[in-house]
Amino acid sequence: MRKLSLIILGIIVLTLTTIALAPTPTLAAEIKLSYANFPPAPTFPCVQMERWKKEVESRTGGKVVVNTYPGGTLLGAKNMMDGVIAGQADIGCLCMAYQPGRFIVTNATSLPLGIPNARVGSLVLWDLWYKYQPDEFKQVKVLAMFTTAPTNIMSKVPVRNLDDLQGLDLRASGGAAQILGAWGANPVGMPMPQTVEALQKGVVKGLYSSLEVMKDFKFAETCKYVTLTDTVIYPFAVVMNRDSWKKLPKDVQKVMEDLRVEQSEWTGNYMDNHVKEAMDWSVKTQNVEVIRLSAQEDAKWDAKLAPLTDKWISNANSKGLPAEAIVKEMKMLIKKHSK
Ligand code: 3IO
Repeated sequence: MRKLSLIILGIIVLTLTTIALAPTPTLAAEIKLSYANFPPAPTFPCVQMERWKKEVESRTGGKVVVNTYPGGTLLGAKNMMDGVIAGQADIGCLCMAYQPGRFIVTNATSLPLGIPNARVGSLVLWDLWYKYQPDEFKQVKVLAMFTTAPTNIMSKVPVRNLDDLQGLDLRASGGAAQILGAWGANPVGMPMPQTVEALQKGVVKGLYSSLEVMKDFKFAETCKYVTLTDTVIYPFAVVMNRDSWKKLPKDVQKVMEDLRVEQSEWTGNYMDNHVKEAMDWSVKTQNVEVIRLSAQEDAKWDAKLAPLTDKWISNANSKGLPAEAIVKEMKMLIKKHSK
């Protein structure tokens, strides 16, 4: 009898231990979110998207699943903002340069005011948006803001001086396109993903953007010249549909709010490092020539840009915006974040 009860006790103990040690079955995600992006997966807007997805999924303990749609499979470059407002995607990543008239305040970051890199650009853009909270973002929840590294000329023909640039067809959008125009080039506007075909067909002779695209879009295979100008950045935003945001539980909202500045700065840092890596690759394996302007030539280029900020100010003033204050704020923020 004693032996039997010991055996029974043993079985009970074993069973309980097995139950206690068994992995708890993973709960099915309660919340599924779609995240749309316009360029292909290996490019920086999508790299930051995957990082955000990973952070949100782990910080919410698997309660949230983010399904990502790179390459314009859910929403494209130009309908990103309206698509998110309409709820075709919960979240979307957009480049403000593709709708310059729509994002006047935040596009002030594309004025030639000397943003030195993507980390500073991203923090300046974030602070500028936060301070002015412009109407154009009122219909969405802003989840991150970041910028590219400063723009440079990538071309099939060498650009060594302003003469080489006259009438040259180069792809650019928004503020960057205005800068090219001021230098006498012929800016051709189109979103980045269409540039691959435009270069192949010879519709453009090059482009004006941040240099990590030399590797990520393999532009180094056709554009054998890079002229360093380090002039302006392209501003981006990650936005969420308002109703999708309101439906989230408070703890999930907190995870996303806490991530906002961190994600913006992370993306700036990633961009700055990736530009270096992409240019090393371009020079070493693709025979790309990097052209540096002399101080004298550089001064000539800079002089052509002087009227652009005044032009932006008078346009923004006419829309009832505190334009001078915005430019002043920008200069202060660039200094503050460059320290
Ligand atoms: C950009 C857009 C998509 C993917 C990679 C990119 N690197 C820089 C940009 C900036 C941009 O939108 C543009 O049009 O130059």
